[in-house]
Amino acid sequence: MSLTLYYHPLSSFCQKVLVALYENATPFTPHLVDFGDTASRKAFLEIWPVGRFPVLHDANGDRTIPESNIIIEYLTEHYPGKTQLIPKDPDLARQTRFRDRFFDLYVNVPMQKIVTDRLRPEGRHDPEGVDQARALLKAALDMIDEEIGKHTWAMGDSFTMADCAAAPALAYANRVLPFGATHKHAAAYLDRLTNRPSFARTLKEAEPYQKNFPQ
Ligand SMILES: N[C@@H](CCC(=O)N[C@@H](CS)C(=O)NCC(=O)O)C(=O)O
Repeated sequence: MSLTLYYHPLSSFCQKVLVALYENATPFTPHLVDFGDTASRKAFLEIWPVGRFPVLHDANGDRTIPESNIIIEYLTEHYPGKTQLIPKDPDLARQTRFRDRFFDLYVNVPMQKIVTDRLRPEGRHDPEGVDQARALLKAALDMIDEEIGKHTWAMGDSFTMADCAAAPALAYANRVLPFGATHKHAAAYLDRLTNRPSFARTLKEAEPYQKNFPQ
């Protein structure tokens, strides 16, 4: 098996890549990185000094690939499967990349800001930053709700990289800013994502770690 994924089951960006791998039953070796463990953290920083996961390593060519969307690009190119995560048509591919960016930057990142603020010590919180994150997340949810009512998946009938990005981002967003009562179409989309076997498996594998999620 040539692929190794450096990851943590609870991390939203890692879950995005797990969904992509499970969609196509791509064989890989999972390597759990524990930031709370000095040796694990140090070993990971040697691979990727930025210190953010997921990172994929392909022994075939000795390539190290960081960034969730770049990893999915790489998998699509080198390890394709039944789910075409990035459409072959250039216009559809661009729209897929745009929607992937949208879910990453305007749902996942503000969600992360709200969650990580809870981990800060007393006196070191950033209430203004959290307010801005909540406003951005709300604006993004309004846009998603408007759009997703017309389709099954982010790009229409086909499940793509944009849905890999959407699944963990919306699932965690729903925990920090519950939107079931206010954004019905987005909530129905999250239901469809949660029932997709690739994401259902990802969520199941994260369960033992959920006790570490800051409330
Ligand atoms: N742009 C990156 C974001 C990765 C990211 O933010 N990962 C988080 C976990 S979800 C992380 O590694 N956080 C650890 C830290 O900031 O110390 C991607 O798409 O992969």
